[in-house]
Amino acid sequence: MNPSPEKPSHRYQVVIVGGGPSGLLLGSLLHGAGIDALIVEARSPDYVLGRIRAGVLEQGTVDVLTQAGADARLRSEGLPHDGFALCVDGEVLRIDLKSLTGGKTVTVYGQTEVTRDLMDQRRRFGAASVYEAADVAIGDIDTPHPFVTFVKDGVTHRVSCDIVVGCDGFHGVSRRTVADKGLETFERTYPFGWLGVLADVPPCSHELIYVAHERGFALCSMRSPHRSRYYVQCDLNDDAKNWSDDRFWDELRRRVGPAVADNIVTGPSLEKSIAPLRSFVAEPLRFGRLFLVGDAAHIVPPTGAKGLNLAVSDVHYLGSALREFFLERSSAGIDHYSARALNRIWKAERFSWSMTTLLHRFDSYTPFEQRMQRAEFALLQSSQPARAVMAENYVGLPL
Ligand code: RFL
Ligand code: PHB
Repeated sequence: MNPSPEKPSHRYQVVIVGGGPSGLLLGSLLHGAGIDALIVEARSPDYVLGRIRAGVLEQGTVDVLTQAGADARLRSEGLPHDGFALCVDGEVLRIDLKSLTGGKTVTVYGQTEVTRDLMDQRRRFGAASVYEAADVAIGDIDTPHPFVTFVKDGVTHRVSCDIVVGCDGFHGVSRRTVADKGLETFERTYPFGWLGVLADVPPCSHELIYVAHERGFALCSMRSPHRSRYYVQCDLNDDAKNWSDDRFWDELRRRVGPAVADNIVTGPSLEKSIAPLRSFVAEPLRFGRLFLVGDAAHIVPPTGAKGLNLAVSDVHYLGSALREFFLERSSAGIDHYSARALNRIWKAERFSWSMTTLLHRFDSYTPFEQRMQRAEFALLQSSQPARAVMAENYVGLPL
């Protein structure tokens, strides 16, 4: 359903900018609470579904998707994982998530599938979404009646509302809108990227394997018993076009060592791309009537599998705050959203940074820093409490 071109001034309680997983999930929770929200997305649905990203869902993320009623396929097709392996210079250490956390696990289910489930649900609800919206802009956020403008099929629309939520990712317009309004940013970029390959071949192991090797990091992951997702650390300025499938499989096999390499089934890549690694946080997350959520507000390097999960916890906090605002006429929740979300965000930033630092090859590292990396792994090998801290963070800190 699109806002009618004849009624460009249509009004909603909430306008959500961005129809990725954050925007769609928030839209679903608001719909469930009877709050009228429009999603304005710059791209087409196929483009949004074509981005291959996250694969690991925390239990808390599954719970929020359940609350949204978008968990049916996730329950039948998601793969519960009780642990994962760390393989450092050929030595393997299993992190037994379940026993180290008193029974908590994660679920392997692709972000693409989460997004598809939420899109299908939104369509069934008949809730309003505008795809391929150009020139999206946000105004009057310091008043009780902000607005969002965009161009759709050559027609300019102006939608007024009570609340605007920026779910438009790292490169979106929302954070830019408040760049000169006291927004503070904290950033670390890493001098390498991840080259990812998706292939319809069975995974080499029933659990994820995170590999630290002198040639660089590698990750063996999956989407299903028939679809694998692999990554190798690569040069930041490299181009996926430089990597034939054969070159990728050869490099992966060298890094994972002979035992795992023997189990790698190769096949043509369905997707191959390079992602940069970055840690980034913007503060605060509220500017008048505009709220920042998910990748619009923060980025983590993918090593800890936290990005999507963090976006979902933001949505959970903001969803309940907006229910209080609209249904109970209380501003307490929206007043606390920024501090509440940032408290969890910084802990996930710390974990993602520490996993990245532990497992990657840093060309600039001095011999002292290399010894620190080794000592960190040795501590994990010898100390159950150290493994418990890693497991507690990996399964997700409480919402
Ligand atoms: P998204 O997914 O970037 O969606 C933002 C949406 O906003 C749209 N948009 C606009 N719309 C309107 N107007 C504008 N001006 C707009 N500008 C942009 C975009 O088209 C898009 O549809 O952000 P969102 O919803 O906050 O979701 C965040 C997650 O996508 C992200 O954190 C995760 O993918 C990160 N991530 C992982 N997270 C995990 O929790 N577990 C993982 O295992 C995991 N693995 C990964 C990852 C990210 C990766 N890459 C490629 C960065 C693995 C990789 C390789
Ligand atoms: C993935 O399957 O895409 C994936 C899994 C774990 C990570 C990052 C990415 O830490």
